[in-house]
This record gives sequence, C-alpha cells and structure tokens, in this order.
Amino acid sequence: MNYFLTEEQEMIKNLVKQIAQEKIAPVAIELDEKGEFPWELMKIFAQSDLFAIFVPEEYGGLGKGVLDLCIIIEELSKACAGVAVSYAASALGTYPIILFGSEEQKKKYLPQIAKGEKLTAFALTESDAGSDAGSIRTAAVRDGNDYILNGNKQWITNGGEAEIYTVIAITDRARGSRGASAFMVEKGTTGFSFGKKENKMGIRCSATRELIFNDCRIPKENLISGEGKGFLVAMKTLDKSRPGVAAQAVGIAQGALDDAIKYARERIQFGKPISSFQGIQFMLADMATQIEAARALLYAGARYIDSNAKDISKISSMTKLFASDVAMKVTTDAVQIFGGYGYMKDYPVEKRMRDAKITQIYEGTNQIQREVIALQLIKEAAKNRR
Ligand code: COS
Repeated sequence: MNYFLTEEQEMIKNLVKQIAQEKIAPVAIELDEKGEFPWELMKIFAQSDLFAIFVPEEYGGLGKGVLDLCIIIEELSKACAGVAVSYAASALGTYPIILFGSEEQKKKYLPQIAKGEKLTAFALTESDAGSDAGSIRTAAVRDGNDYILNGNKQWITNGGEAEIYTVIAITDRARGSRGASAFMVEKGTTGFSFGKKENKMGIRCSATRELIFNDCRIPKENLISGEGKGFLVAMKTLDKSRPGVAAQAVGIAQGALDDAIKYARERIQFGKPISSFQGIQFMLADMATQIEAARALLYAGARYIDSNAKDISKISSMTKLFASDVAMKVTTDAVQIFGGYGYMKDYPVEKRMRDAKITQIYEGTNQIQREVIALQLIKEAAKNRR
C-alpha cells in the first residue's frame, strides 16, 4: 500500500530499515537469549539522529511527529521489538517534558536527549496501581525548596539504563488523582535506586526494573507543570505514545508474515511447497489483510494526532488496541504455519509471538483501551444531543 509518505519520511524509513537489517537482525536472537540491554545499538541510533526525531527543533531536535516516530518503531520492531521498545520508551519518558515542561526544564534536558546522550523512562505503574493509575502511593512531600520522594515504581521500561525519569507521585492524597504531580528525577540522586532486572517472556533485551525512592530529595524545579497536574501529564503522555505501541505491533506482525511466506514457499509436504495449499494461503491472506488494516489505522491516527487535534485519546487507544490484537493473532498463526519448527527457538517466529503479547498489556491493557474508547463514544453522543 502506498501511504503517501513524504520524501523525508521515506528516507527515514529506508535508513532505519538498513540499520535494522544490518545491525539488529543479526544479533536479535542473542540479545533475546542473554537479555542484554542493546547499548551498542542505542549508540548507532544516536549517531543516526533517531533520538532527535521526537524532540522539537528549538531544543536541538528534528521536530518530527508521531507518524515519523511510528515509522521508525515499526521498522525496528520487524527486526527486534525489544530493541524497538528501548528506543520508544525514551520518547515516552520525554513527552512529559515536551508537553508540559517549563522553558528551563526543556533547555536543560531536551538537547541531551536529542543527542542520545541520555535515555529517559516514564514511571507511573506501581505494584498495586496498574490499570487503576489513579491509586498510586508513591508520595512527594514538599520540604523547603525540595520535594522528598518515597515509594516504589514497578516494571519501568529502561529502568536502570535511563538517566532521566519522569515520575508520577502523590502530593495531596486527599485529592485522589487530582493530587498527583509529575517530577523529573535523575539517576544518581541520593535515595534513588533500582531493583533487579526482570526476567521477561518477551522483549527480553529491554530493561525492566523497579524504581525505589527512599527519602529521595529533588529540587522543586524538577516539578513538571504544577502540583496536582500529574494525572493529566500521564494521560496526555499516554495519548501521544500509545500509537508507538501500535507501531511495535505492526512491525512484529509484518516480520512474522514475511517469515511465514518465506517458510511456506520452502517447506515441502505431500510433494509440494505448503504455500500451494489453500489452508495455508487463506491464513497468509488473512494475516496480510489484518496487518494492512492495522497499519492504515495507525498511519491515519498518527496523522490526526500530528494535526494538533485536541481529541486524540480515542484514536490513540484504537490504534494500540487493534494493532496489538492483530500482532498476537498474526504471530500465533505464523507459529502454526511453521508447525513444530515454529515452536523451536531455532526459528524466529516463537520470539515474535512472545514479543507480541506485551503490546496487548503495556501502556494500558487492551481492556483499558476499550474503556477509554467507549467512554469517549458515550461522551461524544451526550455532547451531540445537547
Ligand atoms: N486527557 C486529559 N484528561 C484526562 C484523560 C486524558 N486522556 N483521561 C482522564 N483525564 C482526566 C479526566 O477528565 C478526569 O479529570 P477531572 O478530575 O478534572 O474530572 C481525571 O483525569 C480522572 O479521570 P478518570 O476519572 O477517567 O480516571 P480513572 O481513575 O477512572 O482512570 C483510566 C482512567 C482507566 C483511563 C486511567 O487510569 C488509565 O489510563 N489507566 C491505564 C494506565 C496505563 O496506561 N498504565 C500503563 C502505564 S505506562 S507503561
């Protein structure tokens, strides 16, 4: 399908495709097995200006949009979703500063992020606050010119590897989610430490760690926006970043389809390649159609978000919901086409199936995405009747 990308977007896509094929694909299996953070690849991304893509031009970035970012994430995910999310999580951790940071915060942090000198991470989830993000317990108490943070954040992507963390903490417990605030916390701050690296089913080379705040003192200048704005910062950040998860899903699914077509043409059973059997052909046709539908929704959604539309929650959730369900279905079917070989680690599709699963879970489970979409539909209907 021709999505009428600009010349520049085609250039970015081709550059990332080349990096993915030459640098990521050859090491993807090893990174997955060892669960090793892909620092060498992050350096290559930095040299190729990929971290500048999502940073505004006035702060040393290239000022590109969500669509450009998604094109990159999709290409990276075809080669390895673990590598892709390590990159994408830095955009997620940076959006709060871009969307809500003060001029001083932007000048201080964004140029380093754009150069790829420092990775970032976004910290909202806690052990008892996953889907129910409003029930976080990590607290920030004002003390003179500082805030003192206490509490734990769980399953933070890029945790331990990133230098800059956007952390959502409660400053006024009585006000519920309206009492949450967003802070920047730098690695190395006294009282800020990390738990062990989690041993995950998929996206295994990406780093997922607990963040531990124990009387961690940070200057009041690290508050993003005002006190009480933390939930809004988190929700607006997720609105902008969820298409990135959809892009991971589309990339994973496309990779699995490409593998499945190649295998079906090579694998001989009953004296013929299995691609000549209708049972396999129908599966490939359905896989390709679902992927194209997911990509079309993603690109249209990303373009809508880039048009600076205000009501982006619904379309953002739709892209992630649809694409991640497609990725799970397509990768499961790819394993089926490979048969017994597909279940073995010697072939690439079992990794893709493991990697796909998380896209239905993180940045809000698909049950939460359905809730966001439905509430928006009901709100729109109520507004239209008025
Ligand atoms: N944009 C702007 N404001 C938003 C918003 C959005 N996308 N979503 C919610 N809000 C506002 C609401 O308008 C409401 O404002 P008021 O207090 O002024 O009325 C406030 O935030 C609270 O909203 P709501 O009552 O809907 O909050 P809930 O506690 O019911 O939770 C969901 C809403 C479930 C959508 C939210 O908790 C969520 O997104 N959970 C999933 C979290 C997630 O994605 N976790 C993954 C972690 S990052 S890997």
